[in-house]
Amino acid sequence: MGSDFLEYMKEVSSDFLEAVGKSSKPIRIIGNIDADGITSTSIICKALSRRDIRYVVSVVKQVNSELLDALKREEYDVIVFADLATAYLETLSKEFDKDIFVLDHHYPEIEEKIIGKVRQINPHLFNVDGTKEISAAGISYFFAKSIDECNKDMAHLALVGAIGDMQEDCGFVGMNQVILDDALEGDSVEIKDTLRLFGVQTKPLHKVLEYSTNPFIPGVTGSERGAIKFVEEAGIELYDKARNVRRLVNLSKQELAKLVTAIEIKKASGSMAESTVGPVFLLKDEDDDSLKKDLREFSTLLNSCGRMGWPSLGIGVCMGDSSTSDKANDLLREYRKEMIDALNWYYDNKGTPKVIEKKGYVIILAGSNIRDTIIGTLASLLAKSKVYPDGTIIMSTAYTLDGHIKVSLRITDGFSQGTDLRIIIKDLVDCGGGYGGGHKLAAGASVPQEKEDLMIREAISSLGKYVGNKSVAAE
Ligand SMILES: [Mn+2]
Repeated sequence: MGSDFLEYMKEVSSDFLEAVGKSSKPIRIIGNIDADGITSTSIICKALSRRDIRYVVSVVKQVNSELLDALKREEYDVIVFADLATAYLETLSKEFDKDIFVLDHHYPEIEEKIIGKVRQINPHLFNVDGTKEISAAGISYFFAKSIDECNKDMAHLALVGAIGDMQEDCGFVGMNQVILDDALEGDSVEIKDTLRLFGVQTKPLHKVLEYSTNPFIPGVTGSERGAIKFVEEAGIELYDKARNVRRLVNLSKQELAKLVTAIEIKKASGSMAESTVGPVFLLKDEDDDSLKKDLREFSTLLNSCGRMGWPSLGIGVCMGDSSTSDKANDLLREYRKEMIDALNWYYDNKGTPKVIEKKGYVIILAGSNIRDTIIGTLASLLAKSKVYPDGTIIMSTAYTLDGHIKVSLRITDGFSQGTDLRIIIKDLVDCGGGYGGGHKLAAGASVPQEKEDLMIREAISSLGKYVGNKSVAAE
């Protein structure tokens, strides 16, 4: 599976080591700010450290002309991009006289693997699906493993990255499954079947429910009192005999079943997400109360580091720097609070002009009410929840500090086959200016704020047309 890709990876990694050998300067690494980008970057950094190769890292929200100008002025001979830059391959090959390695799984615009001094390391070129079967962290993992087999001990980080990009759906497929097998073989990860809620390992029972954004449980998420009431009404004791607050891991099988039923009832009443019960991936060496214990929580921890403006902290967490964990935990708490605030803002504004709901699509205009780095996550959560029918496109927008509007497009499950949200992004950018791109099922753009009215009109027309064509095709 993906054996051509792995074969190519070996070639590229030896090209990389050759380029490194020729340069007397540190290696320049540029990574994306989300969990997949942070794990990719960390894997590459650690692989280089292990060979005593020096490096300089930046983690960024996106590649743009300012970043490219800055990189051009730098002295470094070798640049590695992780989880971004696919859309800039031509610019990089034309304007840079450096050895550049682009490890990315965004859909390639150029079929070539080598463009001048630029190497494109992208699974799509080998018929490996970069939306479901491998993320940038997985690519970085196999790249690191080609450099040295000892890097196999970072398989769990590659899984954390894949989870961050929503490539885990009650298990892994394709090359991600190969990575999971590596992790199981290395005895670093174990799998348990249990409730797939945030904080299962670490938090008091009612806190797990209070902090649950996926699923979002109305009246429970974001409300401590609501969560306590929910637990009590489900007939489950909140405290043990010694008056300690109980955790999910302390529940008996029967109690767990009661809780699942209570949540399933909520699910029937409207707002519920993916499977409540399923596999949870746990790091064997982490303590039960560690936020790195559960790979899905680990991924959220990294996301919160990036989205709250502290990506380097996330790299510290991945590389096992224990001094970073307290601060990272604080950030996670803030992040979850903002996420809940964002969901509450959405529910409060549903049915107003700020949430435009049409047949087949929804447009959320959050303005300055939701942070631009969080708006995409909100769209993802809504796409995974049952708020809207299958196949509904969710477009969410929020202002950035630099005068743009961050646009995120997602689609709920179901008719996602054959969907390509980048078509809509292209319409928006063509009309409003700015830039955009992404994956078929998760795309985004950045449009100037003064073009907001124009963009909304274009969005309504483009989405309307797209949804119309799809339903015709489906008949
Ligand atoms: Mn990614």
